[in-house]
Amino acid sequence: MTQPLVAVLMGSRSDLAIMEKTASVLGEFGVRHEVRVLSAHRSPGALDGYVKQAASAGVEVFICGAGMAAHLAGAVAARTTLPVIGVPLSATLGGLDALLSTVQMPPGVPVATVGVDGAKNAAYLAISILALKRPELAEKLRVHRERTAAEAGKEAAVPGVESHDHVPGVESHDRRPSRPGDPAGPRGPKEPGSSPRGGSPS
Ligand code: C2R
Repeated sequence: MTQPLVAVLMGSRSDLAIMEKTASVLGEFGVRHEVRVLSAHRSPGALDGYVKQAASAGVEVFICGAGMAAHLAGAVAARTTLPVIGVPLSATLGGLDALLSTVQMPPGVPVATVGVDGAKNAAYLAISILALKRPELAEKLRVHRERTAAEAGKEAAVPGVESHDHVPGVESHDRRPSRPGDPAGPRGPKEPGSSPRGGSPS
């Protein structure tokens, strides 16, 4: 049996709808992985045993998704020196609770944290780590980035809308909102001699 390189863990089966996106990106890149539901809170003994076994079986990166008081990634990081990527999930409070629980690790025990529900990015980051010593994966990532750039380029052109730098009827100058006392506000060109310091305009 081929050993997984990435362990994808989640605190509850209810996290699967988001975390399956991690597995799907890893699958697209042909990265061997295994998916487990394990909780630092609800099954600490099983988590402990799994992390030790996975690390000795060849896992190189852990990805841990959890919502609420999301201590899963931190608990894994406490048990291994392998890289741990945390995915805070938006189970409650829009994911802010999980984000802070995941990202705010004490110095010495980091969790590389992606955005709330950032399950895909967790996979891309894991692939970048694996690609450090696997040129074929680095090449796949490069091709993927090129495709993403090409797609973004296509989306930049909005069909039926002409491209103008200049918007008709709107004078072209700095359109930042002015703040009281801000000499660089959107007032158009300064009058000669109107420098706030009374000096001559350069
Ligand atoms: P249930 O839906 O099972 O009640 O879980 C899970 O990740 C899930 O988002 C609710 C939420 O609890 C989270 N959970 C954790 C941990 N274990 C479960 N944050 C942990 O160990 O960090």
